[in-house]
Amino acid sequence: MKNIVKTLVLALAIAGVTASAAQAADFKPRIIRFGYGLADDSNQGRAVKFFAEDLAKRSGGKMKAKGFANASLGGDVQMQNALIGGAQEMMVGSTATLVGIVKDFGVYDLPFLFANETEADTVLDGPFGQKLAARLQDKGLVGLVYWENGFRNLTNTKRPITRLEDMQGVKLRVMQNPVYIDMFNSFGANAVPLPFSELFTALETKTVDGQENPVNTIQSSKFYEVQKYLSITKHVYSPWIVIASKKWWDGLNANEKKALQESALAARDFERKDSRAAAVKAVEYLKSKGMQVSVVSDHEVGRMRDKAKPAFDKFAADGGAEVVKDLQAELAKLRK
Ligand code: TK8
Repeated sequence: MKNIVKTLVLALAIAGVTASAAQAADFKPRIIRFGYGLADDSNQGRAVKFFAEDLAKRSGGKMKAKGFANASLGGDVQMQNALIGGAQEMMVGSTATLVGIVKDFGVYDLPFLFANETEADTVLDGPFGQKLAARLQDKGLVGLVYWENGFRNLTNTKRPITRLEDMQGVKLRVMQNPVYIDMFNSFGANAVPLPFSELFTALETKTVDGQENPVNTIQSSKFYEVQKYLSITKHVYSPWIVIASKKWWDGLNANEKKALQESALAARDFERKDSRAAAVKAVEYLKSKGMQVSVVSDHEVGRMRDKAKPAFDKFAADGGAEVVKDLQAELAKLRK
């Protein structure tokens, strides 16, 4: 008798699975709060808009992503926590601010690591980038895809920075990430970690003299209004990552997950193209707004690279040795 009950239960369970698989073809009405730090007319905002439109198409209008620009749902770290707790569904932000959750994400911030966008794309989209993103799962986050923030450059109000020595004593806002703090302190600057959402005001009130971000962000966040000098240093290639709340994600059916993944990928391709096209025009725009632009010579970049070596080594010594080794092996393969 007991066995019959067991068989029955099993049969019912199988029937249940089949039924839910059939239902999976449907999309449920979903509102997705998608937060980000930059303005809605930034490259980040344009990509979130693309994502929302693409997802609506794929889900017959059922999945509605609503973008929240300007850190209106909170800065990167605050949003990460909201995602973990299930209070927010999605966000895009710098990988750099994930180091409080998975320390190895600091590997992307090591100075002068990627030589160009192709290297970055290949590593991020390949097994290395996927493996690192997958490590967010245990922490309550689903890393969907990498978008481009871009190569970072320096701005400040004190003086044109063309040599390492020019950074001496410059109070510089950096992201909340020890690699940046160590890097800029080793350059002789005075690194001040602050959330991006507080940056404009910090520059305006001269709490800090400068900051570092890709030219697209310097444009879309109107830093040219409060910064005089731009130095093209390209010291770090900075990725963005699109993440979802695991709590929320686990409640989606297979079709919904698939649509989200596909839209995130389509938006990635759109975003990289769009960001790269915008970056080409941004420097001229910033000049037209009165910024004085210096291109830092290869020789000086070489000196910065040497100077930053201790920051690089410290990251490895503080538990990052393996992830550094893996990433360098990937790069070596690409450069062969
Ligand atoms: C936007 C940030 C920004 C980053 C920074 O949320 O904080 O400087 O470059 O793009 O992620």
